[in-house]
Amino acid sequence: MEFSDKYMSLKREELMQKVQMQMSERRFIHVLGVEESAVALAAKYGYSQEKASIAALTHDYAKERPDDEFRLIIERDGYNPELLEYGNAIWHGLVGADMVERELGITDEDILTAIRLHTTGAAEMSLLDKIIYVADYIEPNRKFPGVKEARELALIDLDEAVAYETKHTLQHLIDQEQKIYPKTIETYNRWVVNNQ
Ligand code: DGI
Ligand code: FE
Ligand code: FE
Repeated sequence: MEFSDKYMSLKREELMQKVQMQMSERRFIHVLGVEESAVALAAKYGYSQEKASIAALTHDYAKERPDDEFRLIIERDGYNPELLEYGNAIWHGLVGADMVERELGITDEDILTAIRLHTTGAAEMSLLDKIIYVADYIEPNRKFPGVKEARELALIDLDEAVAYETKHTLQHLIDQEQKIYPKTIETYNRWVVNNQ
């Protein structure tokens, strides 16, 4: 897909190169898988494939940045200090979106919000937020028990796919006795419990 200049000044090839430079080959392959799934979901559910593509390509842009860089930005830019109690899993999307904006010049708030929410989801999610959240989970390189069901649900009902992913992610985090970020619980309460 060729990119217009509506959402950024970079050409698609330039964006891909900048993203690739930030991460391992394995993670870049994941990113390309998320893009493929996100564009397919955008086509299916009637959303801009270009915006879905840009959000997918940049969603894990900051995933391999050192913790200290995140801590510095969290302290400098007025984030809630409780955020420091979490780690890269929560920071790379929420704070990573700032790096995407600053370093790649992407200022579209729909895209930046989808990046911010891609790990935890939220009680309120736009169509693009859901597309990126679900595409990240079902992309072709993902291999875990339940991924087939998630892929099938995503083709039938995107909200059901959000619910499925949220429930299984939370179950996994609890099994591992990981700290749950409050937004993850809000997502669960809205999309799993209250999904009608
Ligand atoms: O970046 P990816 O690996 O492609 O996927 P992701 O951004 O969806 O998830 C990154 C990790 O974050 C994944 O192992 C699950 C974890 N995670 C999601 N919600 C929470 C969480 N980790 C903690 N500690 N707390 C959460 O609420
Ligand atoms: Fe991620
Ligand atoms: Fe990802």
